[in-house]
Amino acid sequence: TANRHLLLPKTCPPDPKWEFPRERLTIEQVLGEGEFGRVLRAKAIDIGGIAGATTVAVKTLKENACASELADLLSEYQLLKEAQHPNVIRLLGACTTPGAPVYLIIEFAEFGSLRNYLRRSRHLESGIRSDGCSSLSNVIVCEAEGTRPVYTVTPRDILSFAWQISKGMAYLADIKLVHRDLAARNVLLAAEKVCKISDFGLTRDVYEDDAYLKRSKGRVPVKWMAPESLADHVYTSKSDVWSFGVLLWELVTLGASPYPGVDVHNLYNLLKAGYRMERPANCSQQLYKLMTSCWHQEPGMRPSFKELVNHWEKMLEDSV
Ligand code: ACK
Repeated sequence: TANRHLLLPKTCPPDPKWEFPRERLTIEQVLGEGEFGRVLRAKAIDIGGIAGATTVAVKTLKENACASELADLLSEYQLLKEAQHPNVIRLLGACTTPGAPVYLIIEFAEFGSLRNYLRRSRHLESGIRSDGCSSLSNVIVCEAEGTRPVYTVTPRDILSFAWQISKGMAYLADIKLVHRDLAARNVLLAAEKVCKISDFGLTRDVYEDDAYLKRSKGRVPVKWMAPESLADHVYTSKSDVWSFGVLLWELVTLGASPYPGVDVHNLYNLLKAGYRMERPANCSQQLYKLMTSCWHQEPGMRPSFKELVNHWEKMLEDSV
């Protein structure tokens, strides 16, 4: 049948610690779709130690997905089991029994992806103000039914997002996980504006010498990739730091697309020649300096996520 690939191979036994009975899950709506994946909103009964119904997100595959996408989803499942940090999306369970699609049940982030949140905030009257305050920052603006709520984004929010993402990434680096696809689209925003690093589909455990040699496959997030990843498929926590620099640029521009007008095929040569994105209009020199330090040609010269956490903490203290 068309979706036979979505079924789990019979050789993969369910993990009793995480297996969740399908009959306690009610799918409510589609939150979003990628090329091969789909994210659903659902209600789960008695999940993660919470009695009664909890709103959750369910990751699954589309009918056109094949074995390698299933492998990515299952690898994400394995990695999420290990990751426990307030700024990393939490796994709540999984449905992997044969004969039906694989579901990963993850915590629901009410504001959706950080990229979309930033872009929605642009349409609000009081966007970023130079004084850092926003009189409307506590006003919730609901768009049409079914869409997500929007708040304004203040300069302090930008610092807080950068700080939270750095903390989550420092944790992942600590447990030797390289994300490989860090971007604003892969960070979710939960209640209280808490950032959650998500989309571990491309993530790999680091083994042996720090670097992971990527198998040749699939679509690559070229504009977020470090030169050494583009040239040699080398991925380390330092290449994640490069991607974080691009994410910072996305934060400051409220979700703009990086390297506007640059053809991805020319990017590597431009970067090698020393070209970097210029300082966005509303970006402080201090922030731009941090951003460009993440884009050091030499991976070893880029800051670590731990160092970045310290920088954000200083800047947050100075901004009160
Ligand atoms: O910005 P969005 O509405 O939020 O569009 C994307 C879409 O699914 C495709 O990824 C949303 N999404 C993904 N994971 C979650 C989650 N855990 N909680 C809430 N929304 C999610 C995301």
